[in-house]
Amino acid sequence: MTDYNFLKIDLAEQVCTLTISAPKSLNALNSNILKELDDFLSGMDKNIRALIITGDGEKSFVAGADISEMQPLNAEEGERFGAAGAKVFRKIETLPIPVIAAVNGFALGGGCELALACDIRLASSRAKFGQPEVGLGIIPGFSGTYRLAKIAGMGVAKELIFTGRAIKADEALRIGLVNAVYEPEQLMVEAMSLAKRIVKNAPIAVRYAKECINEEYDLPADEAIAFESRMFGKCFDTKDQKAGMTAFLTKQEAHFNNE
Ligand code: CO8
Repeated sequence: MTDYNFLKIDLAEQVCTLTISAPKSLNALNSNILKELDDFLSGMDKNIRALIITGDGEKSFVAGADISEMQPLNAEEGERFGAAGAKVFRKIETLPIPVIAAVNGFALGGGCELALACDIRLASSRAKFGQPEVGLGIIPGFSGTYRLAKIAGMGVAKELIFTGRAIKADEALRIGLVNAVYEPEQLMVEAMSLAKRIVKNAPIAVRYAKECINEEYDLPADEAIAFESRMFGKCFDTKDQKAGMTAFLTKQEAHFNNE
């Protein structure tokens, strides 16, 4: 497995845990980390069925994009930096496997945007979310204006982005930003348990389901429904569909081979 300077990778039972590790800056994302993330996502082992993303240490998930790297940028360089992060986050969003953010602490700015690009967000009771960019003279630049509105609704997104107010895990749960909140020591246990539950299912079906939910969201109703019908039909081209339904009918446990 490739060695990274800022990423720790653990693989267990087809679940990969990716820990972003730059403790001196509370795991803030600089261009080296973004490059490593891009490389990792592009070359991911095909046997991995679910990915958990978390931050190193007890204090922070990701405390944003690296402010010291951004401070001297001009407009063109700023756009390039924002686009580089947005491209990596879009890769996460469209990865053919589910991605769970295990938010263990600060998820601010680019850190909140990273969590938003994941499919499911679990938080520790210590987590704090926010988009403080306007206090720094910028706006969210890793697709936060797009995804926060999509996930939490436009009114909530506008309030949080215009004020830069950070919210605690209980409020994040209330506004639908996270699926669940756990005590800090339980967070990774619960993230792993959720991932294992997912990987027991037919991998192609899970992949198609993710693709449907992502693609259909922005489509008109008739196109969305037609898209789902096509993907539903494609499931019947897989051996796993026969395996799953035969197992049910013969009262056995299903085993899927990703075929
Ligand atoms: N960038 C660089 N360094 C950081 C960052 C960051 N985002 N966050 C923390 N650090 C560093 C601190 O500078 C400090 O370094 P040092 O020890 O050398 O002084 C170290 O991490 C520890 O931080 P603190 O001493 O500040 O720790 P506290 O516990 O007092 O505070 C906070 C923790 C509240 C998280 C605080 O560090 C903070 O407010 N950090 C900045 C959070 C922030 O504003 N994030 C948003 C950044 S902007 C962004 O993410 C935009 C994304 C889109 C980019 C588009 C590009 C164009």
